[in-house]
Amino acid sequence: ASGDREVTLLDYGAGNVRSVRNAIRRLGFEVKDVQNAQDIVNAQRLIFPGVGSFGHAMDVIRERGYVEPLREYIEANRPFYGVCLGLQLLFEGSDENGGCEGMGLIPGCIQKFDTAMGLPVPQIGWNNLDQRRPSRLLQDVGDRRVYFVHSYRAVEQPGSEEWVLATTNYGEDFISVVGRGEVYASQFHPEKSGTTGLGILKAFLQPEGDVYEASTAPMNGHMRGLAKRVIACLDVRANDSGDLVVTKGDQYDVREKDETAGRPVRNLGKPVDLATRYFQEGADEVTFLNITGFRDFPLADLPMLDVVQRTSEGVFVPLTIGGGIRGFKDATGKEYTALEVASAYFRSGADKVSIGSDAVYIVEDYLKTGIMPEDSSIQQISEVYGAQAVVVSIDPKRVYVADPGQCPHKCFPTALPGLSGEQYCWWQCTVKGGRETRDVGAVELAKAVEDLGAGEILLNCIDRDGTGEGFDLELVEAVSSAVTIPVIASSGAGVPQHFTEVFAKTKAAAALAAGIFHRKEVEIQSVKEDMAGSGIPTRL
Ligand code: 1PR
Repeated sequence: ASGDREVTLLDYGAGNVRSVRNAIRRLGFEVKDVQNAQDIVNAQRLIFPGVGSFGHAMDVIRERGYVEPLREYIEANRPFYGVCLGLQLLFEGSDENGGCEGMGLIPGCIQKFDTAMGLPVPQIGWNNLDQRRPSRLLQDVGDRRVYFVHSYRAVEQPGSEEWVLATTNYGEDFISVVGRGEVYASQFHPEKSGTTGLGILKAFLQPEGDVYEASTAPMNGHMRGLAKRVIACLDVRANDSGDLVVTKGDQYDVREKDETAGRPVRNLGKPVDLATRYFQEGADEVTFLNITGFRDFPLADLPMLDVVQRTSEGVFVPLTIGGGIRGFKDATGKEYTALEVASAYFRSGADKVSIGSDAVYIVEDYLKTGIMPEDSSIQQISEVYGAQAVVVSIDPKRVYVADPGQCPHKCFPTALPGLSGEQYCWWQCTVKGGRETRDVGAVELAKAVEDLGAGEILLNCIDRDGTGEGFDLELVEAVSSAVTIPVIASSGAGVPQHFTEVFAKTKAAAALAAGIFHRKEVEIQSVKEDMAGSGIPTRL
């Protein structure tokens, strides 16, 4: 009967659960959405992917009358899997949103990670599970890492031990998996944890089945803890005949050098195919940048939404989409908020959106007036989807300074002096894909967007882009030590050692490359092996 393959999904519309749907389908099951409380009562197995903030989630499930049926379902020990916030809601309450009550099934209260520990918050990335007791769910996981993204966490306390299946260390031990009988929940996202995550979901959905292919993934060995991430980036735009292609520039110039051929847009492949290849080759995340998004209206850009949708069907690691995330007025004069634009991408399967030009305009205004904006694109999206869903992408250029006393921007000493022997520099932000410089420094921008609610910085560097000379370590160190949110180093990777170097010498949490992967000059696996061989925690 088809009912045997049915999974009931509690999606209350607060964020991206498309990846959970895709993962369930990939495992050969069908999704049935909860429309009313009776659907919870009737479920054979229920998955609850909590998204958004604790308070909002509790309000919605309370208004819809789901709290009691859920509590009864769980207390009757029927098959349940809560993801992320879906774990947190089982506890007594949370400090998030000024304090709110949870379902009260597990003793303890959810609190924010302490930034005083010096680790980036949110925790974003791949970390280990320290299993407290054997369980069917985690039987095949061992040392393999899974993907977390969260600012709040539960810690063990008297009474929680009967629930705790695994903890994870991020400056301290927090509860990463709970389980009792047929009821499970995990702080990490199995649907974003590659084949290891699919294996965990399969163990839940099909208790009698064979272990998933995860069993062939290598173990991570002795280097435990949050891994430094390796990200593959695909710059996407329409070529001259209007097809979306992956392109790649040198210092942001994406056209072929040959004048006689009319300098066509470089074509390095098809977006969905390439993204899928990078997932299979072990990329920890995949990023798409719609590099002409700043001038087109993204909601009219259906091919891009379609690319995201098709990619998310086969790529089970986090997916970021950037380009054109801002408020728009279309040809008919109808206005769209940045939140509406971002929501279209989240609904299509993006896990994060990345804001470029608009962040520069927002911060320029903020620094000039000293007045904190109230409804900027960063704030709108962060409030609804959470800080972890908002990346700010910076496209800076290095500016040399002879006398820092004469420069209105914060200057940094440099070991790479300028052409006239200048010993100082700052990094100037640009907009519109590097076409226009603005009067804001990259370090100031990063700090300001952190205040506004961005959860991560994607730090490009126009001087290094496509050069293969390595990351601008001075830039990466200046920005990553100025903020507490994670920083992704980007631009200039030429060999695996460049990744190892940026992790050894700066506080970067992740490093991204494009050209070397597209041209198959370097394999993701070689990058990971070099990092691991140098003692950097790596997801192999
Ligand atoms: O301004 O919000 O519409 O966002 C536009 C986005 O598109 C920004 O994130 C901006 O970085 C990006 N973008 C715009 N123009 C270009 C271009 O190349 N002409 N690409 C561009 C950015 C930089 C990286 C690249 C790394 C690594 N490309 O994405 O992948 O530099 O490259 P490498 O490993 O080959 O050195 P908005």
